[in-house]
Formats: sequence, structure tokens, C-alpha cells
Amino acid sequence: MSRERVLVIGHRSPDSDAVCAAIGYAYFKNMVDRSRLYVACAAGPLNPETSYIVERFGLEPPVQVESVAATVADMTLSRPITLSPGHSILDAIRLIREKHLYSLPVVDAENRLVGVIDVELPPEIAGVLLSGILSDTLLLTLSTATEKDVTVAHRLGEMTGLDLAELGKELLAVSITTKGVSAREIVTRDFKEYQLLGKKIGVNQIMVLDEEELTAREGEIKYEMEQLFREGGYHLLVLLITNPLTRKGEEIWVQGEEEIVEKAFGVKVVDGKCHVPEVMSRKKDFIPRLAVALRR
Ligand SMILES: [Mn+2]
Repeated sequence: MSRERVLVIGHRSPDSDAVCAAIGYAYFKNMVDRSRLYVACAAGPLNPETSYIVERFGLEPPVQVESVAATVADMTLSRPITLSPGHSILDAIRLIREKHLYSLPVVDAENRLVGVIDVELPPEIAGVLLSGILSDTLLLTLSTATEKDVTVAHRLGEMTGLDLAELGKELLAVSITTKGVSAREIVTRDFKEYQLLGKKIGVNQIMVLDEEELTAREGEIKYEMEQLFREGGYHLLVLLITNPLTRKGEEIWVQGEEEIVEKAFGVKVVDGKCHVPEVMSRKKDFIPRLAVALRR
């Protein structure tokens, strides 16, 4: 009898964390639920970094999915299921499978925690998950990195014997190069659109290890920004250029109502460019500051 297939899928325009999380979660679900087949998918083509990660850890590339019509069921949280040391390993495995658990606290007669049984994580899955975290948090340096990210990354590092800084640099080298990348892609690769107090604002953030790579191509990149600005009917279009190694701040290229950026950061935009001396998360720092400026 063929098992029902369940697609495990992250967000559209998938980045490494979206794909790596899908791979990890599909693996986990296959371990705890043998009644179905969980298939890791990607909602779009893989970026070079993600392709590198999948290949580096010797895994099958995730299935490409064009569109899904899905509903997200609400999760129900219940009293934690526990086990006492007297139970057999078989009991534990049965419980993990039946109740779809990923870990099982073991408690003594007084309900004190004695230990935790985990689903085993093979090194290649652990490596993929670690890569996802390092990519998403820029080697745990972004302001959006949580304590949990840090704890889990270090634990995965211990499990795999991988050096976090080394692996992080490996990923940076693949993901960050703009050599051979078209100006259009530089402007749109990680593009996000916002509606802020009646303004349509498009922001792309791009990482470089050497700003020269972009300044040398300023003409064609600015041209693509102008095209996109007109096509999309934006009030403001922004390219944030971040160097994660020097961390000297953001080079900001602007098209449209540049006074919004000037007000938000107290800077002067000259020739469509300015510099802000802090490294920013688009979601946590940049967009909120624009919203504050627009409200004033
Ligand atoms: Mn993501």
C-alpha cells in the first residue's frame, strides 16, 4: 500500500532557512510517523547558497513546488507526555511514534526530570539545520537572532563536529558573491514590498564582502532600480548594501522619495546614495524607522 504523501514546504522565494527547515522537519516527521511519507519541498528555485548546502551534506535536492492550496491546522497544546525510568526503550519509541513527539521527558516518582529522550538526528540533517540557522542569522550576528538560535546552533555544532565560524564563512562565500549576477537580480534577489502609511515601498538587501563589486557596476544597477521603480509604481525603492564582515553599517541606494530615508536616519542622500553607520535588519530596524519618519 502506498503511503499518503505530505509536502513539507517553506515560504516562497525560498532562502536557506526555508529549505533547510523543510528538510529537517520532513526528516523528523518521517521518523515519528511511518504512516505517511513526508517530502521536503521548496516553493521556487534554490538560491546558490541553498544548493551548496544540500550538496555539501550529500542530500537530495528538495522537490520544486509551483503552487499549493493548503490550510494550516491549528496546533493544540496539551499536557506534556512523560515517561518514568522503569519503562522500556520500546515503550519510549512507541510513545514517540504514536504521539508524534520529538522528545520525551523522563521523570522520577516525584515528577522530577531525570533526562530527555530525543529523536536521533543524523549528522547531515543536523548540518543542514545548522546551515539554515547560520544563513538566517548571518552567523548569529543579526539583531533578529534569538537566544534559541544561539543555543541550538552550538548544540548542532557539537553534534556534527562542525566549526560554526568555518561553516558560516563557507556559506558566505557562496551566497555573497555578486560576480556573474545580473544587475536585475542584484536589485530583486531578496526583494520585499511594504505598504507604509499610503506609501508603496520596495526594499532589497544584498550582502557583499567587497562593496567595490557593486560600486563598479553602479550605472547598470541604478538603471535596473529606475526600471523597477517605474514598473511597480513605487514611492520609494531602496537597496541596502550590507558587508557582514566589516559591519561598518549600510550603504543605502535610493530611488524616489529619498526624503523619507533622510528623515528616518538623519542623513543626506547625495546622487541617490547615503550611508548609515549601523548594520540593520530590514524587518526589525529599517522598515520600523521609515514608519516612524512617515508618521512625524
Ligand atoms: Mn526565510
